[in-house]
Amino acid sequence: MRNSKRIFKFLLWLTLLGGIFLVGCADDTISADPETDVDETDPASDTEEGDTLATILDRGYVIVGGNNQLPGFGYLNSDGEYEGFDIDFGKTLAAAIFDDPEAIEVRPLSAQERFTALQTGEVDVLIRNTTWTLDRDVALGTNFTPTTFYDGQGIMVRSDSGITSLEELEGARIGVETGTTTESNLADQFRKYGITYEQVLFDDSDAVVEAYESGNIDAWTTDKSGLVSRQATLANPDQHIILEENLSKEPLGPTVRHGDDQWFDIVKWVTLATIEAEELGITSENIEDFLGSEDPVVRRFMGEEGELGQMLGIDDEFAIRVITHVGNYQEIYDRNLGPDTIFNLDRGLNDLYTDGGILYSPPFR
Ligand SMILES: N[C@@H](CCC(=O)N[C@@H](CS)C(=O)NCC(=O)O)C(=O)O
Repeated sequence: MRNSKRIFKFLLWLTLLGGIFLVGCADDTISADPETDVDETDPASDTEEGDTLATILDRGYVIVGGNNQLPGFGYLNSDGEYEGFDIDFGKTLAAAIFDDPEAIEVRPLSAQERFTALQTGEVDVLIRNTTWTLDRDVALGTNFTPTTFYDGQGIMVRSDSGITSLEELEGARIGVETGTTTESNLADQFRKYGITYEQVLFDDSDAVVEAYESGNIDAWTTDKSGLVSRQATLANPDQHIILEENLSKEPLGPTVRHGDDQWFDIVKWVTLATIEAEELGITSENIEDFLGSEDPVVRRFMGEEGELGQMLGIDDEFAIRVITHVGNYQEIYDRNLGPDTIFNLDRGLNDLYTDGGILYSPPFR
């Protein structure tokens, strides 16, 4: 039996017992034997090659597990529509498959719910500030597609605290979401540097931010993208700073369940198409100029040569659809996080490898 199947059965078994899920915001280690009593009848754990695309085509839209608490990445805008960097990557899939970026339904998921929703087939893909770790990749039965946002865990403090480094947090009360790797990373780093601190646990990020704003804690920690996102919505954003230090590596990207390599490949190559387009200088604005190009690399990317889309089970023009409707990586980044947004987030590692970052697409051939 596949691992994903075993894990799903185990989670189901826990639920039936009225137990709590052991998947947390990040610390989702399965702490008991996944071989434990399993239910052989659940269909959702039997995802097979090709199932996901067939289901999506039949349904007519893609179901994306997302976030609704993270401005810039995934949130409901004032028109009641989901918007953000992660949401746009969901739209790239709808564009590639249906030539319609709006053919998605976003299901907002808490940190605790997200992996179960993926395993049970409630969502086709999880695109929600989710970190790629070995434990999740293997024991939770998920496959991580290319990282769309290289992040690291950070700490926010009030500027008037005078604190500028980890060492100066000695004795501080630090807020963190319960059951997360955020929590374990914090413990790891402070142990490494011999800093003592008081950990204050919260159930969700709204509660942490509330406690921080009201002065009940001295600092709070999560992915730096999360800190930047929430800082922008604080009453006085410039009265807070994010410390330079990174407590961890947090590569965030779309995730699919084990068992359907075709779908894994589709999500992988649709995501990569945004990066390849940026490398080739193709944008939603200028894509028509590249039609009929004599460059074989461009021709293959645009589906004018070869059968790359067909190999994936989708249209050969999938990359054209993605770039036309949603844009290349830079357009997606700038629209949601760039200089014209309240976040004005430097691309850093998320720049192309040719511009000092680490983004790089394998060849489209
Ligand atoms: N990248 C980390 C953290 C992701 C995460 O879920 N962050 C929390 C803050 S720790 C969040 O987005 N919370 C919003 C919510 O509670 O809905 C992970 O994959 O575990």
